[in-house]
Amino acid sequence: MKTLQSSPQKDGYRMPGEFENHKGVYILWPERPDNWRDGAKPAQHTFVKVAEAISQFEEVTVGVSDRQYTNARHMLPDNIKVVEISNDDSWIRDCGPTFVVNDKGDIRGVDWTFNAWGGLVDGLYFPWDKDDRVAQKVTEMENTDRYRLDDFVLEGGSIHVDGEGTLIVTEECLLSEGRNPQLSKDQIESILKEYLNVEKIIWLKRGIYSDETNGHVDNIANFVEPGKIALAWTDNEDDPQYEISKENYDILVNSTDAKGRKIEVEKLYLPSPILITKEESEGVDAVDGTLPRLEGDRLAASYVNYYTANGGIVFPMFNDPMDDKARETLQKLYPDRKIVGIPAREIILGGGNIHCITQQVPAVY
Ligand code: KQY
Repeated sequence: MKTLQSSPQKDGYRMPGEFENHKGVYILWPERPDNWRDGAKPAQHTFVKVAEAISQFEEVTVGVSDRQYTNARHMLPDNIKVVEISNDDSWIRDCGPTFVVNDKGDIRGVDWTFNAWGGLVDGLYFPWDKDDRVAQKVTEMENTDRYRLDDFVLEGGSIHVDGEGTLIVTEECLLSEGRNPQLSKDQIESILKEYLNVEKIIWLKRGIYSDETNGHVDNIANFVEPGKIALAWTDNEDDPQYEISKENYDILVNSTDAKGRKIEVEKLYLPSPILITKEESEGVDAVDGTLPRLEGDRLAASYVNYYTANGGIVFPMFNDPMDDKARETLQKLYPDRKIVGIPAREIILGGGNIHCITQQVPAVY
């Protein structure tokens, strides 16, 4: 498959909203014991549940290292495809391709540079070269040409689009020291407009409190549909999250999108703060260069980190009373989709959630 020298904007391709139809979704199998406790076994069981839940809505492909291939094939049901994709960890939202489509039914991938959320400045592990090749491998499997940006670091979890010209991002992430410090905010805007083919970028300030990705947007806000955004929220003014959510709320309700619409914001209430237990901390191998998991650290748990599938929403649950409220809010936001909750503490213990471990392939007609 070809590596293209032009750009989606020049070629008439756009990134669709996640709520548009998918051909399927990719997931990568968890295994590294310095991120996933107890040799990743509890996380693997949870990933199986996520894959099974999504597979009732669309085709699921799980990429796995050769070392874990037989185990993953054994643990996953037969309707889920299992293929070998070497990786450094299982965050395909971030290292996978961002697919773009045109109105003739063609699809291509955008392959950003991946540096483990901040490279040698504040990245979460080293090395990350296998992750950085995942996007190309997925585009090969999907038979799509790709645009490769060798000099621009970006993760898929740091962008959400409405498919109609609007992009949301956070300054905390996109302007962080470990990504593209050589570029100004204006230069970053130009690259995003060119490679996602959007006209309007809404810059939120910060993401979820204590999010190790430098505040990925996909943990704090998501497009339900054009003109409507779900925002992670707490009413507790003593929680540091309150000020962060309020600041973003004010930005959103005072913004218009690329089509000139005012944005409707729906508050998606957060669970109570979730802290790492002693047992959980002790289950993770200590390795130099990997972010440690310390007892008492607050996890960046948020219901906004849900996956929008064809006809369904797969959202994380935390064994918290707010799980029910989240389900109710999501059902109200998506009246035509089936809402499926998955107990996801084992995923948030690894630093992200259901949205972060998925990467959709849009359907083209
Ligand atoms: O939230 C994500 N998109 C990824 C989290 C990465 C955590 C690595 N330990």
